[in-house]
Amino acid sequence: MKIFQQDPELAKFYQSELERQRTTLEMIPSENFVSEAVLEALGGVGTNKYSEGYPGQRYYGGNQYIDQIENLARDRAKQLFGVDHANVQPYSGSPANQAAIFSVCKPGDKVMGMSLLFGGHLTHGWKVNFSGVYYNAVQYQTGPDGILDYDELEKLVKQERPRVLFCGATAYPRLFDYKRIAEIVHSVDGYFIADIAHECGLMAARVIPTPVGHADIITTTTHKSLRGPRGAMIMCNGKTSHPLKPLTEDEPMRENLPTLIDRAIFPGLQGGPHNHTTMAIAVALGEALQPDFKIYAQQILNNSKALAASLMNEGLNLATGGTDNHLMIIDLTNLGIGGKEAELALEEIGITANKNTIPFDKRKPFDPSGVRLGTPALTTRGFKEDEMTMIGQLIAKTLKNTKNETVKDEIKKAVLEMTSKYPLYPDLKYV
Ligand code: DSN
Repeated sequence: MKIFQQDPELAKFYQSELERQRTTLEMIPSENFVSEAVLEALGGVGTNKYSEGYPGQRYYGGNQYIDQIENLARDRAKQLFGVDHANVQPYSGSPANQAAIFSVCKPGDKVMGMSLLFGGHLTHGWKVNFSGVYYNAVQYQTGPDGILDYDELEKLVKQERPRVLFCGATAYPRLFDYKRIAEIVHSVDGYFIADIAHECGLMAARVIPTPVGHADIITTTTHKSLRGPRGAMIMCNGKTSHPLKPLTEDEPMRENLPTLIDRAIFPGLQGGPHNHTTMAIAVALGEALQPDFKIYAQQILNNSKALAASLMNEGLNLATGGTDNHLMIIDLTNLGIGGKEAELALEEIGITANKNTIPFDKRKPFDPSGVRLGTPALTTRGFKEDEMTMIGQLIAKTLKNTKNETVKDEIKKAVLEMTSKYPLYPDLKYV
């Protein structure tokens, strides 16, 4: 209640946001609810400290305890994913991808990634992003069924010979064949960067396959299915990093990715790490190493399957015909509404989701033909298959009745009742 005592005007906004989170169904697949331990870490004294450099090699004094925290975070990431090296300093996913490219590319080098319009990410070479402005970006897309066509990808890679190929997506409901992608990229001596931000928690728990052993560099945020603070990590294999010394001519890049990545983050792109975030990442990684994290991750998948089945049972179409991971995209074409109207109608009944393009969308990205839904946040709250089936029915009814206020009011009541059964941060209050 300290904020309230000092600044009641501001505190009331935070209380309202807390209430919004408590009383709505959070179905944006990139969002989640962190533990109270992670919240405590984020609000801690790490934020007071400058620590430019890396553990044992800082440009500021007084880092003996911060070093221990960062080392523990790095060790936990290495253990969880089975990699040689982890950098936990990227401020978030976009800077992590910027650093991954910067570590192995010169400006103008060819960067290839899945188009944003087919589920990729801005930082994988989208034209207005740094990755499309400072690099020679080539984008790939899915096949007509919305699923990545590996033969087509291979043809394009052989023709374009990219320096870097990104694989990873924000709106792709299927799994990637990392082994095949590695073979394709390595056949032209390119670097394979797997951006696992969305599925990170599922991979940490090994409920879906990981790109470890196939990708050269792995980037991830820490706040999506991994359920940590807003932040990011970059992982790879290779020789021990010597981050304060550039590589010499005779040190091969591929064997020295740890050094290249560390140097790309600092001094390449960032200054001091956000130590309160590092602390919270360490807490979240500690949680992900516990046996019950696997149960949570498996439940995300079970909930996703149940939700997809329920939506399809109600006559809704899903892009690619279903899901293998934590998310799905409703193709609204047969309902005669656009993504903007759908997102708004869902918000009105208490479900938070976001509009999204579908593969080969005929509408514009600001009002596309799809809505993206995911199950990590509701799984954290405790929802299981039966509730997901019911939520699928409520979503279908809403989307078929976007202009019917009476129907929407009834659904809103049902949503409120569901959320009240799963209390969120019961002891937290700002006002
Ligand atoms: N904005 C994230 C998402 O919602 O998927 C990707 O960075």
